Amino acid sequence: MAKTVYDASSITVLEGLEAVRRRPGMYIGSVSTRGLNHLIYEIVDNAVDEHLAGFCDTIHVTLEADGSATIQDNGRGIPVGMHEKGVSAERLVFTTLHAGGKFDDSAYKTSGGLHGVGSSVVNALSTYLTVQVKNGGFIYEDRYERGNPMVELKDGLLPVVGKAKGTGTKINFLPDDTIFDKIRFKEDEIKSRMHETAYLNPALTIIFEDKRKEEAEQVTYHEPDGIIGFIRDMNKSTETVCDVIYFKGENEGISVEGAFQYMNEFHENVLGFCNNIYNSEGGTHLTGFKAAFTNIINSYARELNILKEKDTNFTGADVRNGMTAVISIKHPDPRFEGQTKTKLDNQDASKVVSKVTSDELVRYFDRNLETLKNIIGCAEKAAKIRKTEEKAKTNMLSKQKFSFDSNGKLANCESKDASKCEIFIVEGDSAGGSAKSARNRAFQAILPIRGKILNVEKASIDKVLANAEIKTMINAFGCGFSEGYGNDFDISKLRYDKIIIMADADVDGAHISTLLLTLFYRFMPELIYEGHVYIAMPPLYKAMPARGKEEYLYDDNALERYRKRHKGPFTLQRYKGLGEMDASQLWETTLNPETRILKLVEIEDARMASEVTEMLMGSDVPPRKAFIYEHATDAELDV
Ligand code: TTJ
Repeated sequence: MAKTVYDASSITVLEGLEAVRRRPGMYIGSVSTRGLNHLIYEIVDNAVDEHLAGFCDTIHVTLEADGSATIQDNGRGIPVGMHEKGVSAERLVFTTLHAGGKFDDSAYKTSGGLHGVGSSVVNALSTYLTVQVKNGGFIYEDRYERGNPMVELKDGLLPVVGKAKGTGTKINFLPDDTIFDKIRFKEDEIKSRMHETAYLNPALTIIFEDKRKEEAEQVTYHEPDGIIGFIRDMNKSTETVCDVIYFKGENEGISVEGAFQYMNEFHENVLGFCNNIYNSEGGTHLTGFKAAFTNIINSYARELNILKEKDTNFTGADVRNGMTAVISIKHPDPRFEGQTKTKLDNQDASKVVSKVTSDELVRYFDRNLETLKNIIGCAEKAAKIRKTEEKAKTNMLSKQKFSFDSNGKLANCESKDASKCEIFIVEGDSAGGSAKSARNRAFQAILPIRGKILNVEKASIDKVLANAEIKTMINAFGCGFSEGYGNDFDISKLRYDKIIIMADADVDGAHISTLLLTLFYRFMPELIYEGHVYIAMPPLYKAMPARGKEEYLYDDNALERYRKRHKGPFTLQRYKGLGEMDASQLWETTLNPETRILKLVEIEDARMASEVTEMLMGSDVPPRKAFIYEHATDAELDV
């Protein structure tokens, strides 16, 4: 067995990494799959920094068959020589919290929020981590276990394990299964993130490989058109109103790049990035862009006499009606705030983005009047709808506000203490009926929903609000809804701590869940950001052995495990739907907080969600079914 190697500086170092292991959430956000994937991003970001410094053009990201991950670049290599503290610099990178910056001569560190926490955090949270550095004809190697160095240094230098041409860094690590809930990386999310990184770094190639599958999958991400290509691809299956418009500029040491395009749709999708990292909560770069853009369009509309003297200005939401945009800035010292520390907070970013946007777009629109008129056309459409809706909204919602039990089929709970209350949105009247008799009426409310609710992604807001079931739901939650047209959403008024979607474990059930999530995502995103939305996981089977206790099985894996574990005969009941369970079964399996299983809904990022929605709501039905089904069985359990 290899022994842990200590040196003079390692005592405090190990204390630092021990703190990471004690409180992993503080460093990587969570120990769920999201936190797990962050380990890969953390390492990849270092290689991207080397690319930004001008020394690396290819990064390989491999999910190995044994469950570990390998990230390899062709940069200059982490310095392996002696550092002033008497150990190799590489050692410091992997054992000192926030060491990254010291060895990093790139102007823009990818640090901030959950990112840039340092390779040492990945090291601390890995069962093992191996580092190989190619340099000067040799390969140097170091190895750690749970953050502890396992290789003895000679005069502070790493051992040579081979010879090779070129330079580069290769990291291989296995996440620690005593820290993470699960240690299987989610390839879809990683691929999406790598693709995003490729769009933001047009000269970079990222080769993703998944060797865990029977047939290894390899995808190459290289996007020479940068964020222009990003916008084009996001809009590829929608009718567009104009070409992609691109602008860039620099001021006060902050560089700004933006691209946008209009679609024939009723919503906007504006994404912000700072130092190549997606900011899911937006922030000052987006505020700056939006403010400048609204101003520009209103001034042009007045100048062109499209807005007359008596007309009010277009709102921000009006001018962004149908817009897809990416704003990507490089900031020397980014700060973040917000629920998930992903909201850019630097005030200078707002100022600079606003100035670059104004300067560049005025220049552009002066020369492209036709495009400008098309864009103003989108704003006019939005303004018209907004005005009709403002009337409709006051009529509808004011009449129905707080008309609880009489409102649709809501069976409300007795308690008014929101922190204890739960509302189940149940697919189908019959399941709704069983749920009503099964629930604990003290704190559980039931709202049955019939069939498929409106596809909100395609419908405009008046149709969405006219839908009886959606109205009932909005009224029941009690916090209104937010849309570009004025933000009336107030989460402090939420009447239920948990909103639980309860649908059958089949394709239709998954479809209903997706539609509901899209609705929440578009009109009440705080519900998801603040962790109020859950999906109930009803069992698929009940195993009834000849002797011994009955057991509910929640998926096919559980059934397989049961078959292995359980000797002797048993009968198996398969539940095709919630409707097949009687009230006491429903209580035990799905409603009772002591025994049920809930999946907490998280928004991984706006782009993924909008991509999924796009795919789900698009016209190609067959791939859509396949997608929903795959993901219907792919839930993370959260008891
Ligand atoms: C630092 O300054 C001297 C030349 O090399 C610079 C450096 O750190 N380069 C570097 C680090 N290239 N690649 C990395 C790196 C790559 C991976 C995959 C992971 C980590 C932690 C660093």
